[in-house]
Amino acid sequence: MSGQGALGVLVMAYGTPKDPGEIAGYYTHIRRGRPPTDEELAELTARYEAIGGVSPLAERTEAQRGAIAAALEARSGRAVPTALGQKHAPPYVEDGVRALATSGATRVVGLVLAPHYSRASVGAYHERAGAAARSAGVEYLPIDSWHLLPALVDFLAEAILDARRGLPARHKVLFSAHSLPERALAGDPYPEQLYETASAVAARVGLLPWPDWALCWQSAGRTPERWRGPDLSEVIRELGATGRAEGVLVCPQGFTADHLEVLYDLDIEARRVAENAGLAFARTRSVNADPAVMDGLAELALARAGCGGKV
Ligand code: FEC
Repeated sequence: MSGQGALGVLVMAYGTPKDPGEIAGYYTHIRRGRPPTDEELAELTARYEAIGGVSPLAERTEAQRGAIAAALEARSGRAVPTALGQKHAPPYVEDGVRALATSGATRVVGLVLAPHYSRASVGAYHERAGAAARSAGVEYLPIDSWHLLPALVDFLAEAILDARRGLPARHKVLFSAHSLPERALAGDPYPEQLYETASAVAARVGLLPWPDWALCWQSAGRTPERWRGPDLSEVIRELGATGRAEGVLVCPQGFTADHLEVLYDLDIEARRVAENAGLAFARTRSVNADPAVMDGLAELALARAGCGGKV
């Protein structure tokens, strides 16, 4: 152990209802305690039903945590305690911090399984984890972003090369990420980081900006305020209408796992929009527990703790 104190790694993710009976409570948590209307609840429940009743996110997140723990051990030569901390489902971020403190950690690295920083998303995880760490008397070391992690760029480039094989030659790559309200994005690094990842991946694959690829936004909330666009569906419709492409390849670079926003919003909804627009559709595979990306994250966590591979 380094002289700086015992290390723990808090792996954070969005969380999902474990069964349909938990959807109402989960939705209420996302809405900061405001229960959804019956209509909103029915609409969300139908989306979960369309992907098989439950999201695979819980399973994927646990596999990611396990792979990061294994990589931490392989790199440092000893087991490093890890804990899961979720935003909207148990175990919550605060539970994860407490579990690490109880296991003897005095310094906790916070890693969110979303590569791009925005105050409203990744910043909110760190705020909660930091407050829990202060209460537990442990030091908190947040990782803000990892959008240019070499293993991530390699993974996305490979995934694009594989997925485009099934598409007509005249197709466009649409890098998508979760939209946020414009008011949350003033002075926020999120759009720029998304552009940087997409540019790095596109350069690796040999794509040219605009004729070959573009940035899009997905899954915007159904609220009256303005959300960042262009919306993925609009871009797909426009491509179909102008005939500038015969297919689209969606790369959901803002997410790291298979879940509702990928399996429903892209594989069902965006695919339907593309088919109606007369375009072929494909989507790149998700990172999930890819060993190279999980190892890159373990390396980053050790570097954040100043351990350089030694714990
Ligand atoms: O598979 C699953 O069960 C969970 C999938 C899931 C992920 C996810 C990731 C992000 N979200 C982000 C922002 C927002 C904002 C709102 C919002 C609302 C929802 C709702 C569901 C949902 N999100 Fe989510 N998100 C996932 C699921 N999200 C369900 C509620 C119904 C709906 O609008 O579809 C609006 C909140 C509000 O009303 O106040 C904003 C961002 C991410 C990516 C970063 C991360 O993973 O943390 C940003 C996965």
